[in-house]
Amino acid sequence: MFEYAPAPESRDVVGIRPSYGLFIDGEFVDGTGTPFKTVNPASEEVLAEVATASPDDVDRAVRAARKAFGGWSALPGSERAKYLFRIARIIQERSRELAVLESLDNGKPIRESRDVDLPLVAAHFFYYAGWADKLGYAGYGADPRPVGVAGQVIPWNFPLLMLAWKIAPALACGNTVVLKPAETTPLTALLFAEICRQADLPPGVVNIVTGAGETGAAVVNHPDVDKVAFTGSTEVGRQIARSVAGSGKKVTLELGGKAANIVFEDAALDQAVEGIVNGIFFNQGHVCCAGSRLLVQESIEAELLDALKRRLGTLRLGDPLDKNTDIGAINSAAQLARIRELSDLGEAEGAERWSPPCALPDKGFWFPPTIFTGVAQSHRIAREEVFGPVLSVLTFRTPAEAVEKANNTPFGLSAGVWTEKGSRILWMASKLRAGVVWANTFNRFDPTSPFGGYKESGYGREGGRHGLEAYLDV
Ligand code: TXE
Repeated sequence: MFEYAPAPESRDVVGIRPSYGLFIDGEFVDGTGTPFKTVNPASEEVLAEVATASPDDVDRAVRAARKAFGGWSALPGSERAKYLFRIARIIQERSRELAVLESLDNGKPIRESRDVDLPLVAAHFFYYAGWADKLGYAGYGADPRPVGVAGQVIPWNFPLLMLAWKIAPALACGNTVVLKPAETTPLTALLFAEICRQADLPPGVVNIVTGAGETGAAVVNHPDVDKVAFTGSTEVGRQIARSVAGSGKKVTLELGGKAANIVFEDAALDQAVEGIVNGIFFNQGHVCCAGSRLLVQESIEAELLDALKRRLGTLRLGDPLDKNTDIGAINSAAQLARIRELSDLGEAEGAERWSPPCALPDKGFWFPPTIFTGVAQSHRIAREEVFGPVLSVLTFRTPAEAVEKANNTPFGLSAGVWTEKGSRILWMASKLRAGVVWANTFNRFDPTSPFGGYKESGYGREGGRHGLEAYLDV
């Protein structure tokens, strides 16, 4: 662990300004709330001061979006597509800058922001650009109408990708947008605002308002917002559902998860080990669909755990801008505290904790890759979302027991199945109560594929043709 490579990606490719305003009606403007600081979680260095949008600022943004809605929704789909294609191409051209900024503000390894986040961000804009002039073929009637002004609140784990999931379909369908990024990762959304200007997107079509939960609440509760899209904690999702109930707003919620990654004794073990590592240690486990519960068939538990521990010993944790880094920084002090609390609790409840030997950097927010064995279904680490690099291991004997344990959670976002038997994959997929089931892979995303949860993981789908539905009145 912790071999720092000598040539990290240079942060000089991004020109971070000392302070940032809000993006309203095509202009960067001051906010009237108290500004906040965004820090690099790998060093605790302040990156920039960022404006807080007060309810009045949010109102200005919503009015700008409303004003822009008439013209934007009246454009032929083929014209809206041109803007989205242009944005997608600029994202590709500026992807190095965006990836470095994402890693600085979020703490994720540059290898992930460069090779996973940014290509997917561009792919979502390309994909939904393709739908803009084909909405009549989407299966929602000959001439489905946009909903209006979309209020979108996103989290910090995939700042740009969550923005793309929200903004690309909204714009393709002819809606205008007020988006609030998370308070610990506002910078790439503001760089995206600059890209909207570069693409000559008409003013007011996209507005970015920064700030904390109060700003988010002002967006979703604004009376002239027609559609609310939220990704974040189940707790805030519940608050939002309550506060907009009866308002007539269309709502999609993408909330937490506690996915089971299920490995049968006939699985290709090396491949499964990679899938388990990718499932829970990708993006430091800050992934709503992370494979945070490993369900392993009892007969191969010892063998699989040995192989997994050996593999964890080869992971490099450290500087997110180092191209060899596998595990970056935890996004915030608050998230680190939550991961520590739940992990300590796991031990107190009797599970056995294991991490490869490693020394954590002095500055910044870090947590080593961690495995808990001897976990009971009643343990909080088996039930609650840790949202960190922490894996709980449980065992099963029969496929039916695997299904029962996998479904024994209030969440239902994703699951993984590892087996060489095709019929078993299909049987498991039909029994697992999860919006996504991966087979012999994990954490694979594609703009053509709908994503979303059952139960407390929320409702509505983002991505694919189904992702259009949230942004259309049919
Ligand atoms: O989430 P919040 P936090 C889970 C994960 C994590 C926990 C807490 O388990 O440990 O949530 O993370 C905005 N009205 N997920 O505290 O508070 C907030 O400003 C409107 C899973 O960061 O839900 C931010 O922009 N908006 C998840 C966004 O909501 C409000 C991703 C998410 O923050 C608001 C993130 C309010 N009342 C955390 N309060 C996933 N599904 O991927 C806050 N916000």
